[in-house]
Amino acid sequence: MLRALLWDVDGTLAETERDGHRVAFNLAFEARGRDWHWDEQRYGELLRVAGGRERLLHDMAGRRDAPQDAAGRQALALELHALKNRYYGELVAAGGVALRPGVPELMDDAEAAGLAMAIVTTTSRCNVDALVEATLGRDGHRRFATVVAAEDAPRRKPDTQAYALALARLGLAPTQTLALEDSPAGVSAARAAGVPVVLTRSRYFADAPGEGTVAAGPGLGSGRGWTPAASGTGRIDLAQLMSWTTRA
Ligand code: XBP
Ligand code: MG
Repeated sequence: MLRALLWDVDGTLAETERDGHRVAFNLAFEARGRDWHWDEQRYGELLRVAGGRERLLHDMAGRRDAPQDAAGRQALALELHALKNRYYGELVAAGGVALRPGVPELMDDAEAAGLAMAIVTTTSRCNVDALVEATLGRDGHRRFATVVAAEDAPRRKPDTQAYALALARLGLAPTQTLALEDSPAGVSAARAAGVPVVLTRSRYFADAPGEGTVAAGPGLGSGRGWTPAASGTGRIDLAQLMSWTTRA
C-alpha cells in the first residue's frame, strides 16, 4: 500500500534550473568579475552533470580563462557555488520561481489521505529551504517527514544514496513509496532503489524516456499527454497515481 510520496526538487517541484540556478550562476560570475555567461542552451548541456559545484568544475575544465591547476579550480568553484546559492535564495525569496501546476494540489491530496511526504534531492539544503519557504510558507517544511539534500547524500543522482537514505529515515519499503521525478538521472536513482517513479518531464528534460516508470507525462497540471493515458484531462490527482501504481 502506498504510504509516502517522495518529491524531487529541481524540475519537479518547480522549474528552478532555467530561471533560478542558471540566472544565479551568471550573477555570481559577474560579481566575481568573470566574463562567463551560461545561456539556456549551454546550461541545458551542463545539466548532464549533477550538482552545481560539479557542473562548474566540468565547465572550467574546458576553459582557458579558468585556473589551470586543480586546486585553484576547486577553490574558485567553492566560492562561486556559495555565491550562486546566495543569489538563488534571493531570487526565490523574491517570488522568481513558482511551484509547477498540480504540485500544491497533489500535496494537499497526499496529506488529506494521510500519506507522508519527503524531499529527495541532490541540491543544497539552503536551496530547498529557500524554495519551500517561498512557495509553501514559513512552516512549509513541516509538511515533509524528512528532507534528504546534497549534504545528507553527497553522491549525486543517478546514485541511489539519496533514495536509500529517505527510505531508511521513513522506515518504509521502496514499494510503499512513489517518487516524482523530472529527469533521467532522477528516474535511474529511484529505480535503482526499487522505488516506483512517475516522470513529470521538465523543460530541460522534455525528451526524457519513460521506460521503467509507472507513468510519464508533461506535468501534474493536466491529464493530457500521459503514458499510460490518464483517466481524464484534469490534473493528475492522488487517485490517478494510485491507479497507475496498482496497474504497474
Ligand atoms: C538538481 C541538481 C542540482 C541543481 C543545483 O538535482 O543537479 O545540482 O541543479 O543545485 P535534483 P546545487 O533535480 O535532484 O534536485 O547548486 O545546490 O547543486
Ligand atoms: Mg530534478
